Amino acid sequence: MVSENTIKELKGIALKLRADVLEMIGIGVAGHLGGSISLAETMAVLYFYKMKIDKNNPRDPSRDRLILSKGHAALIQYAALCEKEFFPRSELKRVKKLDGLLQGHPDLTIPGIEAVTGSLGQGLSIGNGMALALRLDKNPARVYVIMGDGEQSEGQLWEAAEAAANFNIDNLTAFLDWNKIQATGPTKEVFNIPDLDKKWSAFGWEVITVDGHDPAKILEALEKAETVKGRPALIILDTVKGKGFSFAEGNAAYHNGILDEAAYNKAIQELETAKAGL
Ligand SMILES: Cc1ncc(C[n+]2csc(CCOP(=O)(O)OP(=O)(O)O)c2C)c(N)n1
Repeated sequence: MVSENTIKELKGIALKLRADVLEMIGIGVAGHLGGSISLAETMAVLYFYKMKIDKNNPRDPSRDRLILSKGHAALIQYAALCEKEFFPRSELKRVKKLDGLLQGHPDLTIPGIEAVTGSLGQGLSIGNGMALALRLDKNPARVYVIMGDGEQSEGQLWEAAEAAANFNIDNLTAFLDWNKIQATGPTKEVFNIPDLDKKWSAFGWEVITVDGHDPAKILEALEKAETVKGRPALIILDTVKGKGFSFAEGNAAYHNGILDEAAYNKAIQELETAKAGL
């Protein structure tokens, strides 16, 4: 059982990650806000509690691997890696600049990044390969893959889902960020895939659905996923796109939108209020 203090700490880290994302996007430039911050609690739990990683040895063979299949949400992963000191904070100001380290989608030049992603649908295939290689090497490290709900319309992803079940991959945990909005509107309207939980179950996966903004529930789900043997596990994160900034919540305009000064300041103020309420 994780202590209340730890959970409070993780909630605080999630707020810090949101603040970093805000800093990276800044005012007047488009950035993937909504789908990044719907993952703040999950990233806090993975990077600050669960995963075994070492900033001094990012390629340590015994490290856990995290693949952000919905690569456009890179800012939240950059925030976590920055807070873990994988690269200097000054890089946050140079996101998407030609001479910067941090580009719009994850790249292997960035310490702590495990796969080039951004073309949706590929992350689970990559994760399967890593998980199988670890198994062959008798390496106990785990692989985590994070997908989006809009991303579920990619065919390759379902091929990978079948393959993971076929190969009894149980050293991989996948997440589905079920924030219900994709790039241009509600996922239901753009490309409706009902009963995602039942579909993944039918593909042979153990499926656990949790409140994706509750670190305690995410942790519990992760621990349960680890007990599943002989087949893969999926954690469906019931989330709100843009969670934490009222104007962005459930609003497709902030999938890759621009913040004006008023919105930016409101976001800062809402973060302060949330921090004070912890
Ligand atoms: C193969 C491919 N097709 C289209 C896109 C363009 N695209 C970028 S983000 C996005 C929507 C993704 O929605 P979702 O998976 O729900 O992400 P989230 O809402 O969590 O950010 C699309 C279609 C892409 N990156 N890759």
